[in-house]
Amino acid sequence: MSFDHVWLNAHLATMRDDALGLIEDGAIAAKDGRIAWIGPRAALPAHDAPVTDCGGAWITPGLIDCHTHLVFGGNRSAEFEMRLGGATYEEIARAGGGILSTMRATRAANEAQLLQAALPRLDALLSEGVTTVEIKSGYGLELEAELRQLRAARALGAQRNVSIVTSLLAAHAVPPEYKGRQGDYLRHVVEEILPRAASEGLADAVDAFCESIAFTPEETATLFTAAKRLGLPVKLHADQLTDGGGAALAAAHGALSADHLERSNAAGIAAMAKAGTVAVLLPGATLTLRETHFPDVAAMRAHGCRMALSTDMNPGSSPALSLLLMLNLGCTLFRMTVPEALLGVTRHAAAALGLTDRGVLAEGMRCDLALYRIQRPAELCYWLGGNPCAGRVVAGVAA
Ligand code: DI6
Ligand code: FE
Repeated sequence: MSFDHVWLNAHLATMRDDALGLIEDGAIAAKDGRIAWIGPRAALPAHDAPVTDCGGAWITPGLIDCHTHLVFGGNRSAEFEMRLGGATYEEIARAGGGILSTMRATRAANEAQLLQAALPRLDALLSEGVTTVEIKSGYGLELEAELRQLRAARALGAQRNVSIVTSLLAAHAVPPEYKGRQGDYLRHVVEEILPRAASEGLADAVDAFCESIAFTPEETATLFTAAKRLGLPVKLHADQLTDGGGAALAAAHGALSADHLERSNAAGIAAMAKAGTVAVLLPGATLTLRETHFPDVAAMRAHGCRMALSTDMNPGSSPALSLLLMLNLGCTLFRMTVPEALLGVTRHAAAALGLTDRGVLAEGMRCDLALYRIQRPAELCYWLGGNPCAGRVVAGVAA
């Protein structure tokens, strides 16, 4: 058969079923960037393609970090110290710090500076086997700065071998020039920022922060209706600090995902399962904010709601640069099983982004792979730190 490349002497975690679809001593063949053949090495058809001997490594689908705020100016280590001194995330936000302090640093940066600041963070994710990263805006909070963040996110995809998926999160906080006029800012987002981001092809989806310190469910619904009119899928930061009915709202709008969900109620989770809205769990934020409420993983499991795991990489509530560490926290903090955690950074993370061409190793899927020097897949969740990644393949090419 005609292949471009073959990988063998590897064990495969294909993610095609809930037990991870394991194939011991397997082989994968790529053609034109896709998986053309996958199975046990003994059944590999005759071919004359170049071969990589993986030396007994494990191969998974390239990991997918489906919720990040990777592009921003400055950082908030000083607020980290304030929280250690007793201040809460909400207090800092209400005092003009928090998201607004990153907004000031982001507005002050040009596109090249935003790109340069983000590159090392992206490289940290890629070094662990990530091949797709979602990146949100939400620190510009005005037309040009929001578009600049999204352009910097797109530019990252040209600088590195990775797929970048963008989300417009202009409804993240109310900027100071709209203080006391939240409705006017939301109207500005709906009537000006959203249409421009859509017409310039800068946003693959629309996100919002539905929260007591941010936007109301009614405002979120208005934004979602406008996004869908422009043909853009929606997702939501829901029920992180308070239960505002975000899970049910996301489900009612057919959102791709609802994210955080620390305080979601069982009816909301049931509605998400029914709507096919993926629950994106973000243990880095839970840990950083020393949250005592955890997402109700047992209810998600019981209702058959798909769960994804992500870094929520952002300078305030989750300065997390390791998706493998999130696998560990998903298991230790949230009590996910190893298969649930691993599906959460592959198959279900792809679903959270509406991507049907990745996240599973199967014929016809993109040949995005991560190779690991481990004895068992559970090691990806087990180690606290360290990096067993031995290589990445993006669209059939070693990256
Ligand atoms: N929830 C989060 O975890 C991030 N945004 C949001 O809506 C935090 C953003 C920040 O603190 O900078
Ligand atoms: Fe977030």
